[in-house]
Amino acid sequence: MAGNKTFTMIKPDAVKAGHIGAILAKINEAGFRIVAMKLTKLSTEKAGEFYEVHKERPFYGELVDFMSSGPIVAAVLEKDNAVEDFRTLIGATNPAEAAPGTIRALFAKSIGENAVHGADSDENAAREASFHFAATEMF
Ligand code: DAT
Ligand code: MG
Repeated sequence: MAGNKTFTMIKPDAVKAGHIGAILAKINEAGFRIVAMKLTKLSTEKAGEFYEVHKERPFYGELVDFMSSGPIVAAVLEKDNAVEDFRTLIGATNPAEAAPGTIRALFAKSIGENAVHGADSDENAAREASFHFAATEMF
């Protein structure tokens, strides 16, 4: 059975553009409960570690630089079928291909600066949540 938690980040482009409130409203309207949240900034080391699975991909350096370029909002969200439903809510990686009304269609600038992260499996959601939050910070 699919788990009920996912992990997200509002990325530096969307924070810089002032979209935190609008994106959180979308998340709440879609039925997700926020169980942990913080405004923070990743060091290049931390960003590199977070995106380690993409280490061999050609865009890795660019991704790490971008994700450590400014503040982000990290959050853990709860809902039935959280991982899959959140991926649907954010839309395709490339905003040009994201379905109308999705967070990336509305707020993303490009495939690299695409407004939000969403975990892609229950296992990664748990890993990513504990990467950013202590157990005592999740409610
Ligand atoms: P997603 O964030 O939809 O899970 P992913 O895991 O394949 O996508 O890639 C992680 C991030 O890396 C993605 O959100 C933006 C960046 N990225 C992916 N493909 C890219 C590309 N072709 N050029 C530049 N950045 C890319
Ligand atoms: Mg991914």
